[in-house]
Amino acid sequence: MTEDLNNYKFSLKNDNLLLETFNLGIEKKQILIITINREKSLNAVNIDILKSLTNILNHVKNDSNILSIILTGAGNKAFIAGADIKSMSTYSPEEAYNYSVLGQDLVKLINSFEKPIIAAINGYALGGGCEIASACHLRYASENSIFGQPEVKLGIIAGWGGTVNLKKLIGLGNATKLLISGNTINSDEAYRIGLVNMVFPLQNFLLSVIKEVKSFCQNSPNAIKNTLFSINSSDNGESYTIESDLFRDSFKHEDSSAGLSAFLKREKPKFK
Ligand code: DAK
Repeated sequence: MTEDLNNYKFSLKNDNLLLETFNLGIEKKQILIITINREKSLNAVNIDILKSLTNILNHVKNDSNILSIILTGAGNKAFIAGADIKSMSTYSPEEAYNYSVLGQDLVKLINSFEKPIIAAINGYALGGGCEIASACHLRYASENSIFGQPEVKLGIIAGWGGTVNLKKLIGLGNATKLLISGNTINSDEAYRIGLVNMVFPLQNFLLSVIKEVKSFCQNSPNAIKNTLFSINSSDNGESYTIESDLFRDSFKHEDSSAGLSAFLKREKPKFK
């Protein structure tokens, strides 16, 4: 079935994303598969990826042949290991704020997208990676996946809707625990608390996800669109603003440079 994947023609400025389609066999209808392609950095998300993802989603928004989108990571170790700590460690508070807004615009675009976006989580989904997955409409995980919001260990706070979306998915208590402990959980626990919808073996993982997505692509695209709109109709704009203000504030505090640079030096951070 994966041999049915075809390249999707869309001009990207770099090869940070791989774009493929799976033909559904209904006229020209397809599923678009977007792969974040930074395997050596465990698919950590830099500014180019944020921009490319936003561009491609805006491009396919009105493409009636694309019925659904699967977002996954290259390799079999990580979906997205978070925001790119190497880039982030150089940010001023204002740059951190702008990066936050760019990421938040992306998660809001995913959240409000009129076609189902499915996170195919194939390994680490940490920090910004867990937040991007949480913004998707559904989450399918491979059994080796690891989830967490380790930002507090870096002296920063979640910046892409973690404090907004997680509590809707897994409830206030579970969300608070993940966000303030910085601890990770495995796929079984993620399934138990409702963070993921299904767990599949790593072998043929993408194939299993495609099979699932294919099944609901048989339903009315218009009814799905209206269902997603109705689900997402509550306004969370204010919460996002508070989150980016506080994210900027964390870059004014010395703990953020202590935490970010300690990660890069592979040392334990010393927080004030
Ligand atoms: N950023 C950059 N590089 C990363 C990375 C990351 N998040 N995670 C891993 N890498 C890189 C490593 O530096 C290493 O690169 P080299 O040293 O080989 O050049 C390579 O990927 C392989 O990683 P490891 O050697 O560490 O592999 P291990 O198997 O030993 O460990 C790990 C895997 C996932 C447990 C470990 O890499 C790890 O702890 N990674 C960091 C995970 C993390 O803390 N993620 C959260 C990042 S903070 C914001 C929006 C959102 C956020 C913040 C702001 N705004 C919009 C402003 C969110 C923040 C985050 O996501």
